[in-house]
Amino acid sequence: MTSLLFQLVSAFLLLLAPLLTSCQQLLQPVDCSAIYQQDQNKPSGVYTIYPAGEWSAVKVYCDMTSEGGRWTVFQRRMDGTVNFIRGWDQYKTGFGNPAGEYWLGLDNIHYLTNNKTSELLVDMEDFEGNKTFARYSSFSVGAGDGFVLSVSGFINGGAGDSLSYHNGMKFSTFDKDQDNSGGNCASSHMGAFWYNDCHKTNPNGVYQWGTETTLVEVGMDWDDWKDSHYSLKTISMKVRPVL
Ligand SMILES: [Ca+2]
Repeated sequence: MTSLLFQLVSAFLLLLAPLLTSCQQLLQPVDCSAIYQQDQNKPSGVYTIYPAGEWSAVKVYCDMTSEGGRWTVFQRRMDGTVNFIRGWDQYKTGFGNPAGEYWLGLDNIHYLTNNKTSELLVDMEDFEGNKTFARYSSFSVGAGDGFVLSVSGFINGGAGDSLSYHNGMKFSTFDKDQDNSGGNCASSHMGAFWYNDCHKTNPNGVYQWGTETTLVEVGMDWDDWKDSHYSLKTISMKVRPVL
């Protein structure tokens, strides 16, 4: 009798499992794409996502409009209010304010792009009111201490391709040099990025107001649009799974 009851309960739980999984997606969305799919009228804004299961809650900005929406923003600069000159631990775990400037953290960017195909959108704006973007049809960040960048499939939105140069690089901060330079790119360019030898874009560089005059090549540049001496007004990097 006990055995029969046990079998009945087991069968019931098995039937329930897919339902529980979809409930979990509803209550604990893994990214902004999952939030969008629940309700396509949700506006852009700050939401809580769970990139690595139920204990991984983190607040992010969701872009629900650009290029079809569903984007989880993992990097955003807009006004220079947050200090981005930080060391490895901070870039690993994340910092800043999801309603404003922030970096989501390498661990979370890895979780968001692990075991699925994701695409990348990089939006940017200059101080003259011009806006442009670059898209990449494949984007992921590896695990471990390297957090190797894999990016390919460039789609030009007008900005040109300043990111492919960084493909295959490990992430570097001033206190963890993993770049291809004999020097320390993060120190000399006052940022943190997948530096090669050293960069064609420096989105985590110093917030400046347009053309760099005194300190050069330390600003938030995207060389193929402006040049390496122009620090952008805004830049943001966002990811979504390919459906
Ligand atoms: Ca080096």
